[in-house]
Amino acid sequence: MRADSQDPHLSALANAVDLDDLRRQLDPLDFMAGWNKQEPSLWREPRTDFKPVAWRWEAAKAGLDAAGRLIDAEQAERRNLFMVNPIAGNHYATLRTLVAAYQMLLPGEKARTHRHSPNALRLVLDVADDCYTVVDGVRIDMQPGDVLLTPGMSWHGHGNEGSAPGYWIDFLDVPLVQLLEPMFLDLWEGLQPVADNTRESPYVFSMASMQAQLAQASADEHGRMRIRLDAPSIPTTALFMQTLTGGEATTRLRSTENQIFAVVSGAGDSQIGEQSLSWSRGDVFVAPGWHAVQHRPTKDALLFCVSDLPVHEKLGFHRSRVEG
Ligand code: GTQ
Ligand code: FE2
Repeated sequence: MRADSQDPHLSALANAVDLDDLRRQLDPLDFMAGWNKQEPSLWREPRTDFKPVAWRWEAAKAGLDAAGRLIDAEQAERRNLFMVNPIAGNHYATLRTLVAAYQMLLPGEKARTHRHSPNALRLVLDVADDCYTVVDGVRIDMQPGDVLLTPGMSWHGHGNEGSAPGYWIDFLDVPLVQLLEPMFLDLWEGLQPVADNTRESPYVFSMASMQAQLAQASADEHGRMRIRLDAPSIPTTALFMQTLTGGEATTRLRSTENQIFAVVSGAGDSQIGEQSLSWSRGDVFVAPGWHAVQHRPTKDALLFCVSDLPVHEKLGFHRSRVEG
């Protein structure tokens, strides 16, 4: 066997006459010299292309109602409107790790059961009776204000046997799973049979139970009246419910986490980095990592927050600071 040094290609490489020659020879070998790098790979502080933006529930509802006339749930698989952050090259994600969507199910419709490795959860907006989700064979009837979990790889489908359309907001860590690539999906034929029907579940957080917990809560280190939902079944995602008092601005806080806010009730505006966003019930707005966040409610409000904080914490990347 010939020694490597006798390979003419290697010999030419080792004897490159100048940096241009070296670069030309490294290129087909899929090597890039660090000194030729066009863009930095490190920077002093977090920076992101993702923008602080808001999506209006009024517009989403109008769009879903139109979709309700134009496509049935079976054809659509899920009748949902993803909230796509308007940055170049992005066609899906709401923030780097998370996606949110408004979803609607008409009376008599079923959204067939499936399961996937991404974790999902829903915040229920408007439902009448008999609109439900089925998680691992357990039927959970939806009520306005509910937070309902469907942990990764749990079977889930939705049904509406009531008299009015059901509307809710989905949150998923799909963009994180796409980034790390452990994506799995299984489809069920139709809706999984219901073995049990109960709201007594670690996957159900009712408005009443969250209100009760908030009533007992004291302000955190930053003066926030905020509870964290106990949701160990979705390890990538932290869920918070926060009460805001009309006229009282919150402390401006910066954190590496990516945060999606959904307005359960009330109205106001928020300063996210340089951007001012106004909001009212049902609206969704986002704070990409390291943007200073300050809420300025114009009336008493309830704000739901979905954050990738646990990912940052587990990996040792989390940092936060108060902005003056
Ligand atoms: O309801 O299972 O908005 O899998 C996006 C993906 C909803 C769901 C979405 C999903 C679902
Ligand atoms: Fe799903």
